[in-house]
Amino acid sequence: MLPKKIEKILNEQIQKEGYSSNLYLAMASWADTEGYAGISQWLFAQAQEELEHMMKFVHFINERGGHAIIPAFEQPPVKFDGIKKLFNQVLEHEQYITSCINDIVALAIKENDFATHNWIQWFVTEQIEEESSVQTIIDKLNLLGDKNLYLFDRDIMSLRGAGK
Ligand code: OFO
Repeated sequence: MLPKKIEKILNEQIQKEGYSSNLYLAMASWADTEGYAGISQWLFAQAQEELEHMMKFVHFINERGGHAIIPAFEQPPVKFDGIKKLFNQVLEHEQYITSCINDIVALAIKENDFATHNWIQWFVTEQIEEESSVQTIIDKLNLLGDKNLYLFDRDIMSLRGAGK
């Protein structure tokens, strides 16, 4: 049986993972309209992963005897202020998600919910990988300065999983 406080925090995470998916989808769509086909493809793939994260929470809550609630999602931004700022925004967002995952770990320990504690470890590892792969992209962008985005855009998909 899922403790009520855990059910609540996991439901809140459904909202956050779903918003992450929509945020990256909005970024992907913007990058697409700006002609960055590769960056857009990277972001679309990221949006899909976040959707899968959201689904993991939905299934886990219900499997444990809780009720996963599908919320409304706030509209993400429509425009972004250049590629470098966009990836910094991705990193900041992932750091925020890491702090939310850590809050779930802490609450699971406090509530003696070892099943949730065990299950959430996948996300603990995932967050290390996500932050690291976005940081790799930012490092490459810093090396490039403002030049050569054409080549970066062409090669970004080869960085998927880099830093993992
Ligand atoms: Fe980007 O990570 Fe979900 O959890």
